[in-house]
Amino acid sequence: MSLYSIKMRASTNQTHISGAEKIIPYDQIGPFVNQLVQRGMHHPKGNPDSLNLKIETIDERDILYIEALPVRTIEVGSCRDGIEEIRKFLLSLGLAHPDNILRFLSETYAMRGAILLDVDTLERLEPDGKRGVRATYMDADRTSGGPSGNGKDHYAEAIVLATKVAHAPNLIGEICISDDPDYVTGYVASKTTGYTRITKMKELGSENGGRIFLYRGRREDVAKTISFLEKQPVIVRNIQPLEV
Ligand code: PML
Ligand code: MG
Ligand code: MG
Ligand code: MG
Repeated sequence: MSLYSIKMRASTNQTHISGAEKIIPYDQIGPFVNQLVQRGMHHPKGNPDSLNLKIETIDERDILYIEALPVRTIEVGSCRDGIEEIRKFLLSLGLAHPDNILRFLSETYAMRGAILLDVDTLERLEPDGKRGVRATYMDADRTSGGPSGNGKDHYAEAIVLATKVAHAPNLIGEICISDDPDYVTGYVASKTTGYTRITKMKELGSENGGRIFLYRGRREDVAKTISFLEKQPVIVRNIQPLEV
């Protein structure tokens, strides 16, 4: 059987404003196209002047089904404390000099994709440093519970992405700060630590967000990692609902 990947990307003056994607059956293309277009046309960063939609079939046999990472939330009072939590996460991964890695955060702000950082050599490994690498072809399994909100649900989308990234070959962790000015919760994630939400990573109103994927491995294997992130279709099961 075939499923369909739908992707929406909205921009103004060729600057990315928002994007979203789904993997769905044929008979749901209409409603989801509608939902993604609505979403792309109304965004806190402003209305876009261009919107792209891409619809492609995916062979169901190619899909990898993965259990969602376990989730916890750390409440912090300030972004300073938020950044301190990222430091602790990096230390827990065995990275003895977290500041060497945190320094790269500001380089992600203008990028649409993530930095792929070799944690041992501190080299950036993206083939296109302006774009970065992007995790794509992924969605939540809509039959196993979890969040199913219609509009933009930062958590629901991020847990899908983070679960996929955590399972990519040679990635030992991820750091994410939202680039949405009205969203200050970010996360750190890895297969070993799960998905840890941190409630304040930046000041409200700031668009300074981005992602760093932490790579540890041989240079010859970078292409495998990027190919998994950018091509392997993944559906994430049993996403934990957020406690309220
Ligand atoms: C984004 O804006 O794309 C990143 C969202 C991070 C979500 C963190 C969370 O609430 O769990
Ligand atoms: Mg996003
Ligand atoms: Mg960005
Ligand atoms: Mg965003």
